[in-house]
Amino acid sequence: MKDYEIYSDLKIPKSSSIILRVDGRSFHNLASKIDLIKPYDENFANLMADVCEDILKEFSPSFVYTFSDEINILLNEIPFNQRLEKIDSVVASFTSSSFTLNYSNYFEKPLYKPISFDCRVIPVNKNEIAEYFKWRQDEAWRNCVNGYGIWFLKSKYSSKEANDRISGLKGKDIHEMLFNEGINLNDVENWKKRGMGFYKKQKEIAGFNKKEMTPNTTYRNYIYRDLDLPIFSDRFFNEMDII
Ligand SMILES: Nc1nc2c(ncn2[C@@H]2O[C@H](COP(=O)(O)OP(=O)(O)O)[C@@H](O)[C@H]2O)c(=O)[nH]1
Ligand SMILES: [Mg+2]
Repeated sequence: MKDYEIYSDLKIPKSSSIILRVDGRSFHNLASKIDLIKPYDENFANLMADVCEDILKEFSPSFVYTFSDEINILLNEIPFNQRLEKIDSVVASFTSSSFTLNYSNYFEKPLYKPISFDCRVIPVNKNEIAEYFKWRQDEAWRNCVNGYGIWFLKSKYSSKEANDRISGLKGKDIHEMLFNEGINLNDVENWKKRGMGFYKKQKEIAGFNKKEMTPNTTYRNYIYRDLDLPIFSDRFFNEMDII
């Protein structure tokens, strides 16, 4: 019967880095069932940030990036002997468990049913990493513009009319419509426009060497939660020593 496990040998090529993208399944329904605030629910964002930190501690990726219900995980080394089924299933289930464990720190309403995330593997060359994350960041920005746009239109019109109106508008038009109504998207917090990043940084610890009676400095890694990301570029990834 072992022969029937035809996918278990499916392996990711060793040469590449990989990005894992996990995405909440039917989180549109979850959002309405647990009354998430529109367009951005800070409790939900903080919960997703805690999940990202759990992922960072468990799998030691060099970078984790999230917005909305998706999380992107950059691994420069491929875990689980490169086995695709293993990586997809373990990372998706770990994410779901972390979300469920951390959930009650932010919400009183119990989860109405088990939640889940899917996971996909994207092999990338080193020189494509910044481009990938910029692509996701552009999506975060589109999501922000549309989110504020539909939230504003629904405050004035029926749901159907709001949806009809927004589908005829380009990003630039939504920006302008909001601006004319006193909502300047440029003033919105950076994490809503550009997402949140998680990576390790080094902290300087001032100490004292008792034997030699001299001051000494040691360094400790800590997880940095970056809520003020720049627009992604090769420079960001090089300077942060991520790639
Ligand atoms: N109200 C609210 N909903 C959110 C928030 N973040 C994510 N969502 C919901 O999560 C969905 C994520 O999009 P997508 O993955 O395409 O939809 P899914 O297939 O239903 O998971 C969005 O459409 C929103 O409905 C938030 O901060 N507030
Ligand atoms: Mg989703």
